[in-house]
Amino acid sequence: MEMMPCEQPAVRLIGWLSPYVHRAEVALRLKGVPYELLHDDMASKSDLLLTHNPVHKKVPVLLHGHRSIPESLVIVEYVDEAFPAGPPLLPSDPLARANARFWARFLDDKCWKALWVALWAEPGEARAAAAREAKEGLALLEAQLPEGKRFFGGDAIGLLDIAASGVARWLGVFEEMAGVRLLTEEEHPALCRWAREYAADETVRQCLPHRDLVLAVLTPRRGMFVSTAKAMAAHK
Ligand SMILES: N[C@@H](CCC(=O)N[C@@H](CS)C(=O)NCC(=O)O)C(=O)O
Repeated sequence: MEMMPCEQPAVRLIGWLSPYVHRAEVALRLKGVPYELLHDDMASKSDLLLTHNPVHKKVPVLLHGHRSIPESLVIVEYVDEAFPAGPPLLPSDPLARANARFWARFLDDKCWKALWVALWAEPGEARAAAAREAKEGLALLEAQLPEGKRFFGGDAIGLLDIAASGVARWLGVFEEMAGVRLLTEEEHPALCRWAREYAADETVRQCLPHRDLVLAVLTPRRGMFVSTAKAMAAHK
């Protein structure tokens, strides 16, 4: 009997030009998983997005055959486990895994919130306090870079590098748009070096949007950033 080749379920990613979508894309590329990017226009969310992420209605969403997986960090871990053939994205040591997860969550739950208010709030005490908190957060992140290593995960890109990719590309664009400096060579030399290393990586470059493109796409959204920062500062 003739052997039929095993059919692999299709891998598709609903996304657009977003740091969260980049996380999912880079995880797939590092694992060597071919995928199709389905662009979703955030102005009018597609039925596909609303069906597969009814809770948050946000990109990215990974479609793996009939399964759908929302949330960028959840996707990164899913990709790591579902495609074990590629290089591991999480360390094998339980404590190192726990640390990578802790700092990845710190970035989203704490550091980016402070960065956002520091970037977009009206000048004043709330913005100054957020800038101090954001800089402290970046310093804490910098302290996680292992001595003599290129990446948070050692010599290969791992979960925390992927989680921090927004710092490597999008933060500089936001800073330029807002006219605010938060990540500086003087205060965060190792993190700046890491950002350059990350952006220069061969696999990352295949899916990291050019800063000019990010700037062009995000500039018209400035007003929305200002209003979300206002709401965040008010709920602090
Ligand atoms: N926690 C989510 C955040 C995703 C997210 O904020 N996605 C944005 C794109 S940058 C989005 O879809 N925004 C649409 C909206 O907020 O309605 C993740 O990590 O995936």
